[in-house]
Amino acid sequence: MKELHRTEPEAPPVFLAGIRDGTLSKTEADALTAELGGLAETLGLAVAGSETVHVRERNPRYGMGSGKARELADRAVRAGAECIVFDRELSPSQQRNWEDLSGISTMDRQELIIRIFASRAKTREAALQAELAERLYALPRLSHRYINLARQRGGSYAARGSGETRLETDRRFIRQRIGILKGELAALGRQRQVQRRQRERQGTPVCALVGYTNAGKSSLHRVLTGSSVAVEDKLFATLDPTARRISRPDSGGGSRNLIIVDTVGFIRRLPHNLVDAFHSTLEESARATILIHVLDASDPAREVHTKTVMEVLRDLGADKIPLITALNKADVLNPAETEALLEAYPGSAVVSAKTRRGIDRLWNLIEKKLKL
Ligand SMILES: Nc1nc2c(ncn2[C@@H]2O[C@H](COP(=O)(O)OP(=O)(O)OP(=O)(O)O)[C@@H](O)[C@H]2O)c(=O)[nH]1
Ligand SMILES: [Mg+2]
Repeated sequence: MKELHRTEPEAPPVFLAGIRDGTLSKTEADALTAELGGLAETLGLAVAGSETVHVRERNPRYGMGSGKARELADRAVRAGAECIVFDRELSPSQQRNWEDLSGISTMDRQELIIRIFASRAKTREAALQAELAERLYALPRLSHRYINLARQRGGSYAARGSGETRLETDRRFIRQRIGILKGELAALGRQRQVQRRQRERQGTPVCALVGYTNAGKSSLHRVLTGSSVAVEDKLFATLDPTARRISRPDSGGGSRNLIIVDTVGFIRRLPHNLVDAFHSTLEESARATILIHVLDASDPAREVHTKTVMEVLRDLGADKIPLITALNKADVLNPAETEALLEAYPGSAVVSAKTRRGIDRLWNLIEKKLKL
């Protein structure tokens, strides 16, 4: 069988299954299905077709009614897809049910995001964190892999018990590896803590740029610090927080030191395995003096993005930190849209990292917040 999960030269065709439940409008649901397509493409998969399914009934077998499930599976197969990618989490048994129903493989949103993190990790810490998330995800799904193997080999694999033994050995190996990864990450986390304490002792305020993936955090970081961190039109371009110390003239004619941190982007339904694994990286924002929430104001799903960002900040215990909203990508908005946004986000800064519009106002807001 073709190994679907690595980025290959010929992209395996996949079918996207977006999910719309009662909480989303059609525009939002479509934007989120498009986001799923962006994630799939980031991983090097080719999108053969997509559908946003309106789910009213939550049948535990498939996570939707069985009639709808049958229809979706048929459509995916007709589109020539080798895999259905779901915009939600599937339990290990749901994954198996879908594979039985469709005869092709499945991937859920969690696995997709975890694999992107793994493929994009550049530093040792990011690589360890991504591997930890992968292992935590794989552990409860191991038996599923073996059942598939047993089927391909005519059932003899599991029936003789050899699969069983192999499964146990692999489980033990993964548990041990998880232990090692956690140990190494804890050591790196302590180093990070030492660096942070040093910064805190020096009393330099820290301003962290947080927000949804692809909102323009790294672009704004470059504009604010004059640095050259990578900016890409890709989801999760940044996996390591980059801190830059800068000096700004202050109103009294002196200067003020400030550390500006670019952080890893958030995404709706960030897999909890990833949140656990990337804890020390994500924690950087929880330690900041002030936060700048960078929002892609031109995205039709911006409300969902804002909601996600606020939820993640709350989970990280960062919701009490003074926050400035930067409505970014203002260069692609018309004046009426800008007006409406300013009403929805009072006190925010309308900016463009591209044209540098609104950057002075953003600096003023930062200064004001730091004086509080
Ligand atoms: N039109 C326009 N595009 C922008 C602006 N700011 C950023 N972009 C584009 O948006 C894309 C994402 O920018 P990044 O700065 O990498 O976004 P990020 O928030 O750091 O993304 P992650 O690191 O993936 O979370 C890039 O293609 C940028 O060129 C802006 O003000 N206007
Ligand atoms: Mg970035």
